[in-house]
This record gives sequence, structure tokens and C-alpha cells, in this order.
Amino acid sequence: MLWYVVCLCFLTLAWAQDCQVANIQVVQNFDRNRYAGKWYAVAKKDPEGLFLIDNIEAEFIVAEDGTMTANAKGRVIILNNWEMCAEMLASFEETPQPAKFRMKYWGVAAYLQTGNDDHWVIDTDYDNYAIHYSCRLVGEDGTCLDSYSFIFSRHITGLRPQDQQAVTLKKMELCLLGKYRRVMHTGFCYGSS
Ligand code: DAO
Repeated sequence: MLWYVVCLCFLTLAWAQDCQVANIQVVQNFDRNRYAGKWYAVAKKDPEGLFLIDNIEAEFIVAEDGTMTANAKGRVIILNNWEMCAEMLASFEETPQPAKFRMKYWGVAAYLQTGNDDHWVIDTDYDNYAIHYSCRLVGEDGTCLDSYSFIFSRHITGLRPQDQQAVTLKKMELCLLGKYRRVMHTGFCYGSS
């Protein structure tokens, strides 16, 4: 029995690790109401043309009609050398899969980045950690050529030791193991709304 379970695990991982965007698994039975609230980014895999650097946090809000929006902030450097706390807003469009959204985002100030990206929730226990993923460009071979991903924690201090293993496994499944950097929280954005 144990042998069967181990084989099944390896087969699942091998399949999940073919790095095909179309095969990426997202959280099952996603519950946006439990996902709502404040998350701190504790690690990030950057896309081409990095925007949010550190002190990144996002608050997801679910309205009575079920629509989801977010307020986010983080330290950015714009116009080559201008360091500031970017305040961002996002709205989420549903897709047939509950954990896969299209996210439109824009800055409170007009000179900040705007965009329209996938926002996939790969895994979460809702109370401690969440793994977000977005592929901006899928190559001809079906793998992602430009992605970003946030590891979110409910705790500004980081992930709990007991959540590290689940998160590492998902980083492997995303073919992004070793590509994340730690996101610091130094208080740079304190005081902004
Ligand atoms: O930081 O390099 C980057 C890309 C991220 C752009 C999206 C930021 C705005 C909205 C974040 C909402 C929650 C993930």
C-alpha cells in the first residue's frame, strides 16, 4: 500500500512538473470569502520588468454580490531612481474555474503600472499561506516564458515552518523552485492608506 502511494505521488509530481501552463493545478473548491482579507507577500518570483520590490501586501475584498477587488501596496522604483510606495487597485473577472481569475490592475497615481494578468490561486489553507501564480506569456511549447508569483502569508513575519513543505512542493509543480526571492517588510509603506 505504501509503495502504491509513493508511486502515485511520484507520478503526480512528474505529470505536474511537465511545466505546461495548461496542466498547472489550482486550489480545488476555491472559497473567495475565506481568501478575503490581508495577505503579506513573503516571497516573489519576478516577471520581466520587475515592478513591486518589497513591503508588498494585498487586501482582497469580496462584495455582497460576490465580486472580488483588491487594494495592494509595495515599494517601487520608477523613472529610474524615484523610490515610492505604490498604491494599487485591482478588479477580478471570473473564469469557469473558481480559482482562476483575470486581474485588471492600475495605480492610484496615473504614472504607476497598469495591466491585465491571470491571477491563479495555486494553493491556500486560507488562514496562513496562499500561492499566487500568473503567466504573462505562454511559449509555443506550452511552457511559460514570463511569469510572476507571490507567496502570501497572513503573518508579516513569514511562513510557519509547518507550511514550508506544501509551499516548496507547489514551487516545484510550477517549475519555479529556486526562482523566488524573499520579500522584506521594513515598514516602508506604513502610513500610506
Ligand atoms: O510586481 O512585477 C510585479 C508585477 C505585479 C503587478 C501586479 C500588481 C498589482 C496588484 C496586486 C494585487 C494582488 C496580487
